Amino acid sequence: MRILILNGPNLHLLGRREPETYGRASLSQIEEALRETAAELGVEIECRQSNWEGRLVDWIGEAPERFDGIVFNPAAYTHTSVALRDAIAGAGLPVVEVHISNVHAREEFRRRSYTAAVCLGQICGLGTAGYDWALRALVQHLKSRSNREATHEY
Ligand code: CA2
Repeated sequence: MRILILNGPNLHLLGRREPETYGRASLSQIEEALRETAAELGVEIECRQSNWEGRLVDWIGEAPERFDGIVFNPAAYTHTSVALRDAIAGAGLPVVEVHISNVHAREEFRRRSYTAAVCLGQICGLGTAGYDWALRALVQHLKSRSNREATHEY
């Protein structure tokens, strides 16, 4: 089982600024912790970050060729991007949306997510640990789905 870990704009700055909102861990530290969780769960992960909406759209579109699911923090594009929503819906892979901060407790514009409705689920407000929960939830979903398919239970 292969999972794509995708991070959107400015998340490469994690750990360098706004620690009160986003914590002190860098993106590399978060990715390292996810590699440990992946090893524990017996799955493979690949981690990517881009500030470019079109690149994220391309990666999501290509993902079904190589991945079984996506853990995705679309960052600011969450609140603006119909293109990312359409890419997720079109890919047909289960996606767990992650936000480090509690977007519902911040500015009004952060409460709307264009992407959440086409995702399997959303985790927000649990800090950078949210990525770990998201990976575990996604893997559990994929494993139980493949068990159901193997036993023809629907
Ligand atoms: O809470 C989250 O994970 C967000 O997706 C982070 C986005 C924000 O636009 C969303 O509303 C919620 C912002 C990512 C920017 O990350 C930075 C990290 C350090 C310093 C500056 C920006």
